[in-house]
Amino acid sequence: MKKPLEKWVEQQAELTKPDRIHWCDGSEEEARKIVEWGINKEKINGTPVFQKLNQETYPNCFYHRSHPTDVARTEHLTFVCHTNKNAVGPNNNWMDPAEAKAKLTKLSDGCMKGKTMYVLPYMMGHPDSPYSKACVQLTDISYVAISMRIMTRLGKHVLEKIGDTENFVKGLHSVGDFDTDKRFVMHFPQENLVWSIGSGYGGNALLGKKCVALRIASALGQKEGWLAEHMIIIGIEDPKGNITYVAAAFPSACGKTNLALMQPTLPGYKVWVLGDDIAWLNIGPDGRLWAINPEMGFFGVAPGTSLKTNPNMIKTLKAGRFFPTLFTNTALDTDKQEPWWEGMDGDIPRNLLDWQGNKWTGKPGEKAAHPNSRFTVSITQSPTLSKEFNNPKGVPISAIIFGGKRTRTMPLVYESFNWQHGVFVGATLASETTAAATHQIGVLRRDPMAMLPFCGYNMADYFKHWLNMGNKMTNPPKIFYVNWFRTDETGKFLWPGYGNNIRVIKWIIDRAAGKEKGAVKAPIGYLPSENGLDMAGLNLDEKTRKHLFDINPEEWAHELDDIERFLLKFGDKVPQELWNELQELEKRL
Ligand code: OXD
Ligand code: MN
Repeated sequence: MKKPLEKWVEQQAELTKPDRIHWCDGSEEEARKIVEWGINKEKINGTPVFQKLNQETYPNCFYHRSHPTDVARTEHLTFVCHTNKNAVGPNNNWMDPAEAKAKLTKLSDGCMKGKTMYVLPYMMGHPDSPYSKACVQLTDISYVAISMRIMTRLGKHVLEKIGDTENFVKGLHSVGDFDTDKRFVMHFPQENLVWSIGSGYGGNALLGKKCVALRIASALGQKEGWLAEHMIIIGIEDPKGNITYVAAAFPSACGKTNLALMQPTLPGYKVWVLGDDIAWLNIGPDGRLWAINPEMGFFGVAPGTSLKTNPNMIKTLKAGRFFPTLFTNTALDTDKQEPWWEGMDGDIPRNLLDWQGNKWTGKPGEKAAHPNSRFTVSITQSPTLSKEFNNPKGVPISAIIFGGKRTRTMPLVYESFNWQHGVFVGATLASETTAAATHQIGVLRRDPMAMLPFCGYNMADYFKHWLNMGNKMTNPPKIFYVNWFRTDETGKFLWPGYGNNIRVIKWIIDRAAGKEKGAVKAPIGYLPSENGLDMAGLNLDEKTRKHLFDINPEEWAHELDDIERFLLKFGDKVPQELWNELQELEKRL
């Protein structure tokens, strides 16, 4: 008798018709072979899937250029397919599952002809964790197979775990012919299935990440009583050696990865990384919230990463211990055979190919690296990896932080009054948009809990689920808001950011530990008091320090209107608690 997994793979192969099927064992030897195939056999748009980088300066590093139309998540082509449209909500594109499958079946018929089907068994989370999930992805490109090896716990041990059960999340992926008209990322939460065609881009194609660990997992979390969140997880060690664990949500490309790998400027403080993108949060037996990072790697935005902004990431990228590290759609220094991007340390190389492989002429306004060019690297290479990273229980979370890119209105930091108010703060999170998804840049977009593109069910139900989680915890984390991006009248950032963000984090962990001093009650929440936040040595003038915490009535009136308009989009499903919070906030202001 065939096992359910074998049967499923066979059925998908009958549809997609690959020339051969390769079951990945996850070994390094195998990864080296697959990279070789990517160098010598597979091509995208005429370019080999992988090119070897300078193995002395970038050990075990390889370069990948995507199809030029395939550089970011395509939210307009991403669907949640459920028999009940209302369960999916206005935050998702909806399609009836039968219709979606008919469409995808047609597109997938023979889509792997002439290619290899890679079978990727992987775990999201530590195999021994009660919170982890076994998954299998099928794909037809070496880039995705190799990226999944970096980003997840991939290997044949997962096959043993699945055994003859049907207890695994399924993912069928093909790059098809990269035709944007035939590109879809479809989720079927009722059968734990993701089906993606036409794109090789991380968020569309590395199905363990956004598709499984957020969209499918959030729906599972609603059913099973936990949360799948777009959050980093860090441990902050104080000068006495105490470590406080914090989870923080920011919309895409707002500096999450920089914060996760922060090198703090305050003496005696250390920041340990557990995750830079996704957290699964479960209520532990002690009534606290416990976090695991289901992933194993970083898929980070390259431009802007430098020794100044993120020295630990530069070290991570060059460590060379795990095979391999990938650079996608950066520019290429052809003299040194090294990746290059805007914001990198040092001079602009003399001979540079841009991300599309054309000779870089340095025309003003044109970027050599794609703004959403990425690195894919194992978290195990990080010099600041937390010793708790592989703890199957995860870590207990003392504070949740929400933040966005707001050039006005929002103060540097504030603390919510309680869980319900904190859920309101998260639910009304907004950010000025960036390049991680294909939409207009620089527009204010409400992005509740930074989950708008990733919540696999109706966001109004998701708000309710957050409120319910609070009721179930005897010792919930405190909820905070931060904004590193406020600017002055000339557009200059008021706050130095990066390693100095530890000053804000210190205030947060002190407050989470119950420190009363250093805060004042304001209409929007608790703000740092006059000397509550350590700004010693920053040389910020009085005006700047005031502006950082200014609550401008006009800007807030506008904010409240915008929040109301946004919540109304979710109709009568919005929990009354959130309307109450809005009303209370209006009164206080
Ligand atoms: C990501 C994203 O790639 O949020 O992490 O887009
Ligand atoms: Mn993300």
